Amino acid sequence: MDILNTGLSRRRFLQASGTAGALGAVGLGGGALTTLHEAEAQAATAPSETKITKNICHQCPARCGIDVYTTDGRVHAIYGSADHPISNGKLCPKGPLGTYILYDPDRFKGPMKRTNPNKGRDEDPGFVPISWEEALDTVAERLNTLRDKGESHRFALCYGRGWGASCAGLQGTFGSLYGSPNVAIGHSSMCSDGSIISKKALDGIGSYNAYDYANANMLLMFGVGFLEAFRPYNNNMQVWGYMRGVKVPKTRITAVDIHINTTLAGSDRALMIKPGTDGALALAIAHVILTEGLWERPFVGDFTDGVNRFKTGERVDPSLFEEKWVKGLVDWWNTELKDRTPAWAAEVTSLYERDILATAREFGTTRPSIALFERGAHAHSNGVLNGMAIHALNALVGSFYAKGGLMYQMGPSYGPMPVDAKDFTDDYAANGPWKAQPRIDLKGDKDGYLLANNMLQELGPNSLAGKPYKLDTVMFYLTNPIWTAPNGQVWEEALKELFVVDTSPFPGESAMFADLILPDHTYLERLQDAPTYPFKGWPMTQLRVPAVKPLYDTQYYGDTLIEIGKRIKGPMGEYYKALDNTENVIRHLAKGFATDPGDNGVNDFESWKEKGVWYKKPYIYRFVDGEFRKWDGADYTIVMSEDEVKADLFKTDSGKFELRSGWLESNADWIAQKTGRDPRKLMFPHWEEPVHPGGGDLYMVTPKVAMHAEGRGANLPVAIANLQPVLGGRKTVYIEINPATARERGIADGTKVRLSSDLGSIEGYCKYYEGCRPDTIVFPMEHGHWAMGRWAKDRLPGHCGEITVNQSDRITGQCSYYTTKVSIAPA
Ligand SMILES: Nc1nc2c(c(=O)[nH]1)N[C@H]1C(S)=C(S)[C@@H](COP(=O)(O)OP(=O)(O)OC[C@H]3O[C@@H](n4cnc5c(=O)[nH]c(N)nc54)[C@H](O)[C@@H]3O)O[C@H]1N2
Ligand SMILES: Nc1nc2c(c(=O)[nH]1)N[C@H]1C(S)=C(S)[C@@H](COP(=O)(O)OP(=O)(O)OC[C@H]3O[C@@H](n4cnc5c(=O)[nH]c(N)nc54)[C@H](O)[C@@H]3O)O[C@H]1N2
Ligand code: SF4
Ligand SMILES: [Mo]
Repeated sequence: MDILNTGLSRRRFLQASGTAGALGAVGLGGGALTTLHEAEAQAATAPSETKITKNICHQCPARCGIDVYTTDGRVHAIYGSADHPISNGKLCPKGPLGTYILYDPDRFKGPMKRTNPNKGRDEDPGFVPISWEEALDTVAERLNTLRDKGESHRFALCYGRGWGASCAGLQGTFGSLYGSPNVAIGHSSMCSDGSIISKKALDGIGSYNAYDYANANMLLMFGVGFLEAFRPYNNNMQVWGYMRGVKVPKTRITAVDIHINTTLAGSDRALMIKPGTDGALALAIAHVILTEGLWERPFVGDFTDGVNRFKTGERVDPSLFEEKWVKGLVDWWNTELKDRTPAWAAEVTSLYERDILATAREFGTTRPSIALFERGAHAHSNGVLNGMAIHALNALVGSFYAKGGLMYQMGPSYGPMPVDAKDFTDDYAANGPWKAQPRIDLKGDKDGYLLANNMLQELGPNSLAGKPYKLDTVMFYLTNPIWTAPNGQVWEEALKELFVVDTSPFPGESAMFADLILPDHTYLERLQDAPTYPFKGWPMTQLRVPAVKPLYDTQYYGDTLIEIGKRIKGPMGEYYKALDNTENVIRHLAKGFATDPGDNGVNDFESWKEKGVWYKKPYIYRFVDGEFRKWDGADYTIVMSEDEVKADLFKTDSGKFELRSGWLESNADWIAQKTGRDPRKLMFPHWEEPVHPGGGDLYMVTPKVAMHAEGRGANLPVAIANLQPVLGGRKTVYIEINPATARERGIADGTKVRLSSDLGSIEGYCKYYEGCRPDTIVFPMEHGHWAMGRWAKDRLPGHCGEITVNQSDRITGQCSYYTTKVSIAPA
């Protein structure tokens, strides 16, 4: 396969050499030598000039602010911005590696089309360079034709890491003006919707939380890679140092996981739980908090006479309890909690009863305390129930919007878009036949996933099966489902039938199945906005400022979308002509800062570019003394009415934190039918055994590790080299296994093994590790690419996705990545 070099035509190389980024291009091949010598000669005579541009790291969702150092047109250093609230001058070990991404010799060099009609791992796509004009016209023509035939729903746009209003933010409008329910489908169900939607069931918000760690005195973490992955990773390490090294009293930490990772190793208490059973632990903690009278009365309320009637196994009369900001506490107790004792949970979770009791008492008596959970707890068939049980603990101890508690992230003060899309809606967009079509992933559909946000993992399988229909054209932005979806082999078959457009700058697995490549600029080359992921709650948004002119004939994805839009017939085309380009969009967003300048003085586009970040402290809501209050400019004094709390803080029907979820209850028939759950219980956090498909006898867990950059780091030799001593490297995958488990199966330390599930088998090398549960094996998902660049590819077999069953939580749609059972044997 020689696709890696085809993109670099002599014309393009000369174009690239003519840019300020010329020196970036010179490492690419023998033909560049003359230019290199010329450049060196120039560098020797001309005085060097170093400029620093502001940007945001691209390797994970922490969104650390970076200072990019460019000297004589070549980026040579990336440091954490000192004046950025997340990085504070620091980066995680992946942050400085952006130069390798910019100068990756295997990048796509410009738009290309496929010439080989056959698709497969061993098929050379035969990509040949084309002009942007031809590339964009090709997409627009397909889209116009589908629309003319009334089949616009057969166009899907899928995305992974969307950054802001100037990229993923443009997609929803594109879908509504064009007329497809499948524009756009995010990867959130393959990521962490289990977190977002379990929270929504109780508090009505539906987002990740922001946390006030620095003021918390205890953290209780369930399946959270706090020192490996949890967002924002770099800042977590900083705040960990503060919580554990500086703060008095030290913040106590209990971490629940299935192996000893860095987080557990650094905690006060490490609980190695049986996979999928975190909900049982949380229910038992709630049981103890209630029976021992440890709940936070100003938030939860109390028995009218102050006498605690929560006694194990005994029902309570709801009329005796006066609830404050929660709804359904006594119903929850009577239906579920009264029997969920630590002794019961010990059986289910395999933890010691005394540890469960000690954890519950510590959590229930320490204020402020926070219960956090992420993918470890919710990436299971019972994930929504686990997540709800854990999230509810925060209500019992009164941590919502409290100092040292958790809250929700505020958005930035962006100005409006240059024009209003509503003015450009034609009759087809408003009433066309597409309106009657379900989404291809059956999100929002009674036959599929009625309550989920996205179901990207179903798109490939559904299109292949023609249920609900077959797609015609699919476009990808920052997602590579052939490699990252569970059982991605099915996607390979699905994409064989479709016209595939990929915007990746890199030759990932899905790109190898593309018919058209419309490569994005890499992050150091593009102007892009990026509001923060939930951090400390106060609003913050950042800007990527190009450090160099694009090295190649690439185009920012947001502009690619706008350019396609301009070519769609009718008013939609006019809308995109009016938007013009992403810089225009970003300049309009920045106009919002004029009336609401950031704390660092950013009040327009130019100052945003210079500082890289706009933010505004403090967080405006605070729970104090039983009331929700707002910031008055100096203190939290403005008491919020119940209606205001309902509008802003608990967006449930009751305006309360609903331990009895009204949202789930209003969908009770559907839930009971699809999950078999007891209609009397399904609205409460409750215990349900997880379903473990795969057919093996060991749980397989594939966590994020510190050097892992989602599915985007494989062609970064430095990152993979850092994984090498313990986690594998090029052509090696180390699988953590408990020595007793290995010996039983005749597997010696360091030897080759075969892992199998119902879907097939892969190979790797076993590494004895006492810190891994005997019933579980662990290995990172970073390995096992068959594409993604010269260095990354040919690492099969060893990709866990190939033996991970595509099973999802019916409510949240969360893909159960940590739930497949596999068997292991010497290879
Ligand atoms: N370094 C790094 N950081 C990242 C990313 C990255 O690629 N690299 N990606 C980002 C993305 S996209 C996401 S979604 C977040 C994810 O952030 P997290 O959800 O925090 O990370 P994961 O590694 O998916 O899972 C966390 C932990 O769950 C454990 N676990 C598995 N099963 C169970 C279980 O049944 N119970 C319990 N208690 N634990 C279990 C795993 O061993 C792992 O340590 O990270 C983000 N941050
Ligand atoms: N087995 C297993 N699988 C998992 C997980 C797991 O724990 N275990 N974790 C899951 C999680 S949490 C997530 S979030 C998903 C992530 O999975 P995806 O949604 O697939 O996201 P990435 O892997 O980050 O996206 C990679 C794609 O983006 C392209 N790309 C890289 N840089 C750029 C750029 O600047 N512009 C554009 N346009 N494209 C770019 C890459 O070339 C590649 O094609 O994976 C999931 N998959
Ligand atoms: S934590 Fe994430 S965003 Fe920050 S430097 Fe590391 S990889 Fe980049
Ligand atoms: Mo994710």
